[in-house]
Amino acid sequence: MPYLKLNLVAVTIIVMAYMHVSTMVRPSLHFVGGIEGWVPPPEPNYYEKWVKGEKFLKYDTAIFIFDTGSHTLAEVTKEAYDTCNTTNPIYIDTWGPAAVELDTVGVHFYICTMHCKSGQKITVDVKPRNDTF
Ligand SMILES: [Cu+2]
Repeated sequence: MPYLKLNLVAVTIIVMAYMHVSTMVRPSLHFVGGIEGWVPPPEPNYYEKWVKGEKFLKYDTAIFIFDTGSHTLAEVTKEAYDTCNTTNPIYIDTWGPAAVELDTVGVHFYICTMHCKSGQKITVDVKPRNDTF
């Protein structure tokens, strides 16, 4: 899975570009955690609630906003997600913010390797995109 490395300026430019086109057929950007960003959950089940309001389609992008050095973004297996095993992630990005292109349909598991046990973890279910664009 290719991962994009974007800085805040690039993110801002992309957001502005998306505001000028229809979002009906274009891939969407998902700012994980909304206003809170990628942090230990401010309340129980924070990410579970947030993810329920999102619809992830193939080729969408998930953007994890975090300060480099304070958090990480790792994709892990379901087993590692459930147990917060950080020893062998599928992928890890230690530089924030991190943008992940959701180019594979299916369930993906993301954790912060520093705060997984505090609940900084999220499951993203990527659905097929039927629109052509
Ligand atoms: Cu963290």
